Amino acid sequence: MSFTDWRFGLFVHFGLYALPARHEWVKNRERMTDEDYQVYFDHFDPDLYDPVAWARTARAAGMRYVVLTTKHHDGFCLWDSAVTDYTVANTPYGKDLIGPFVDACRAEGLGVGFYHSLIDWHHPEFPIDVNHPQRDQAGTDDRDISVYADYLHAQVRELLTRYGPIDILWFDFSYPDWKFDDGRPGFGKGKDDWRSEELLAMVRELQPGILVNDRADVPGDFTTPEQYQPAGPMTRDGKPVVWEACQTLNGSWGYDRDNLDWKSPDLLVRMLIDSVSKGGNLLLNVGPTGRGEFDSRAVATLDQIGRWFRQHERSVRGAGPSEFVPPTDCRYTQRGNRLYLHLFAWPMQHVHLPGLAGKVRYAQLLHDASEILRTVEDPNRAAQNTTMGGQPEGTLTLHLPIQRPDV
Ligand code: JFZ
Repeated sequence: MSFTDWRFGLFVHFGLYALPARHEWVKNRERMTDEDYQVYFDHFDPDLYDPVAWARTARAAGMRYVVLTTKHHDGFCLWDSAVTDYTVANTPYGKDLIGPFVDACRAEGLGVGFYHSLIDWHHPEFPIDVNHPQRDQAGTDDRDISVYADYLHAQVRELLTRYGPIDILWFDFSYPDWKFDDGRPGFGKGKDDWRSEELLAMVRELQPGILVNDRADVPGDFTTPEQYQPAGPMTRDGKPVVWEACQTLNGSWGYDRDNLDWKSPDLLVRMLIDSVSKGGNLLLNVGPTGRGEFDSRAVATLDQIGRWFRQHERSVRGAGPSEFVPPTDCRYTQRGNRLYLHLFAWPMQHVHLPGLAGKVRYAQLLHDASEILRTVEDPNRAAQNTTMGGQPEGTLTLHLPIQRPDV
């Protein structure tokens, strides 16, 4: 099964920012210095970290792959890197988090992905820019990006040689043209700074089967709309491209204790269906707590999604877009000759499907396999038909119960 068949994955943002528990950009938002931020390093001890539990939770929710932050913008490394001391191995926790994660995913039959930040707010040779916590000093340092790029390449090499085959590499992110709000130059960074072509060549050599996203400012294997659902199938130069929407549970990627902006399981299921109906994947994020586990609100949401998934999996996994155009508030997904109609709003008894008359041999509700009765209006008699009000030729009408059955 390949990436586009998986359709649904788990994103995990885990790092020092789980401790302040107020968004993964906290160091930047609050303009913290390395010294300010050090307290989280000194207290990082996720004693309840259990990647087997993470993997089982993902699997039960219907996900088929997991992408974990090996390093986020704060520069903190979740593995024992040889090229820096700023790693989990030197915190109270004292050991590698990535190896056990990879093993747990493999054991559950899940694809493994590494998110890796190109941005680094800790490395001493990362030139201060518009996206940096100390951005007031942008352009005033004499830092050498090539020293940082060497470091970046060395770390990616470690990640891709220590843990066996890796399915996905998720770089984040490039901003070559960004300026300050008042128009001053932002000292943004792109492919020449990361030496992206050389980096990608190394990645391909080390992991020929890996899929890489396109946030290193060079073309990749898939594109990653963030916190929005594209209006239709995504294309480049008129050709369809592989894509994966990434969405949060509550607007924050890192654990954000006081955030109350939780999306409902129903909305998240609709986002998943929407992605699949447009040929994309959904990567849904959890930010584990500082103790290393998913908080109860995230678990409850994933559990609800899993309940839906158990009965509706075949409309998503291995499915994709349909050539047919759905009516308002509906999506179609298709898998071989099976067409799935997803109703985002329960209709008033009837749902009219243009173009489907004569094309449907049998119809049923997916969750309980109960038959759906269907009719086709005779267009010559449509004017007399007081039930349907006249539908365009070729319209198939489904007859549904007044009340939505419990699913
Ligand atoms: C990035 C990160 O900054 C964020 O913390 C999280 O990891 C997310 C998945 O990725 O967020 C971005 C990246 C790029 C843009 C916006 C947010 N962008 O190009 O507009």
